[in-house]
Amino acid sequence: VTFCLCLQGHLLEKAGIVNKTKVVDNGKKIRKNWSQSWTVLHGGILTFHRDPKSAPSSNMIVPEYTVELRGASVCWAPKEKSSKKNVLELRTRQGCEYLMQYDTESIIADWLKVVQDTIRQLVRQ
Ligand code: I3S
Repeated sequence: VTFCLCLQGHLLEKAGIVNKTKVVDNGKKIRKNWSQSWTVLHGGILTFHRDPKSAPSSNMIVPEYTVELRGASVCWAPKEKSSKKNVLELRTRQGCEYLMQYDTESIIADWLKVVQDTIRQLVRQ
C-alpha cells in the first residue's frame, strides 16, 4: 500500500519547446495566435510561456497560460482544427481549449503521452 501511495504522489515532469495557441476561453471561441512556447509540466500544471520574441523585454521567461490538468482531456486534434501537422487538442475542465503542435512527430507524441498519463494520475489522487 505504501509503495502505491508513493507512486501516486509522484507526478510526471517535462519541459520543452512547442507551438501553441489558445482557441477557446471559458467556452468562448477566440482567434488563434500561434506562437512558440517554452512549455513546462510540473505538479499537474502545464505552463505555456510567452514567446520571448513577442515580449517587450527579451530573454524573459514569462508565463502566458497555466493549465490545470485535473479533469482535462487531451487527444490528437481532428483535421479540421488546424492545417498544421501533429496537433494536439487540450481541453480543460473550466472550458478552455489549447492546440499544441510541433513538426517533429515524436516530440509531440511524447507530450501526448506525458499529459495523458498525468491526467490519469490526477484522477487517482
Ligand atoms: O482555423 P483558422 O482560424 O483558419 O486558423 C488560421 C488563422 O488563425 C490564421 O490567422 P488569421 O487570423 O490571420 O486568419 C493563422 O495564421 C493560421 O495559422 C491558422 O490556422 P492553422 O491551420 O495554422 O491552425
